[in-house]
Amino acid sequence: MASSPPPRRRQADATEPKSTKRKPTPRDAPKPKSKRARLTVDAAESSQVTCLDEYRLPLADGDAFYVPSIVDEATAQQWHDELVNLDEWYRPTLKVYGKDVVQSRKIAAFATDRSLELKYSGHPVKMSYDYPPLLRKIQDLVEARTGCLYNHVMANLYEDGGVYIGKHRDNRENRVIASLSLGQPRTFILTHTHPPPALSTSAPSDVPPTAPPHSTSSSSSSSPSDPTDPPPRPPAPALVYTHRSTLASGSLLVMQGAMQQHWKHEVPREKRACKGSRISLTFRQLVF
Ligand SMILES: O=C(O)CCC(=O)C(=O)O
Repeated sequence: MASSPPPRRRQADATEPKSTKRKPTPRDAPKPKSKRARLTVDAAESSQVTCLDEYRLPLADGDAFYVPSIVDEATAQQWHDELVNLDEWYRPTLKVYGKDVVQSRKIAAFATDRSLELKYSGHPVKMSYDYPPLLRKIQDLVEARTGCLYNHVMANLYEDGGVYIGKHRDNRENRVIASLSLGQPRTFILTHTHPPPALSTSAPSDVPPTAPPHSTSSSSSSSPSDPTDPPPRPPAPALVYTHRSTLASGSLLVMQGAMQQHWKHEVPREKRACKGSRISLTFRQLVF
């Protein structure tokens, strides 16, 4: 494989975990050399989700899917209630305008590869390399459902509607992010970073997207349909530049391709409407 240029440095973002290479110290036990994330990869090195086309969101320049339920609500709640007791949860410290600030949202990070290390807003992420059995079982399910393997999972704990994640994008080294929601449903907003000024439009996912005026179908109003005709194809949905939806408990949201390049995402604060606790498990195929 051809050697790749180092990744371009980008401005730190408090909500954006950064891959990093830790300097070895003489006292470190022998450990595989840590690897650093990079943007240039062979196509064969990363796979993409190809089996969820019926769940595709109608986003301009974006490859994202929303599966309303990969596990029933009772099981999703049971998984939430078990995972909320993990020892690995902690509140990371963020650098905000040069000051250390403790984040309200707890996180827990796991990796399948001991050489994978990350930085989160300038601080090393406390990475665990031993998966709790339930998390491994859930990852197996997500891998089977999406046809992709993941080497990292970042879990987020939103203890109530006051806990949120601001508008951000993740590193592009995250080739696929498959996010399983457990517990309290929460609003999720996707925003294109460069919408065309005149064309910006949005479609809530709860409402079927409107068909473009030129959409075709095999039947037309002027000719009666022939019973031997194939059934009309559903019209192609209009592409949108913002998208607001509710992530249900047990649902899976997948982002891949150019999503982190052209779109930002957020789970806004909903103090009044959301009293319950939610966990998101963001399974990541991180190229490094
Ligand atoms: O909790 C979620 O659904 C979103 C999490 C997120 O945006 C992230 O981990 O980057």
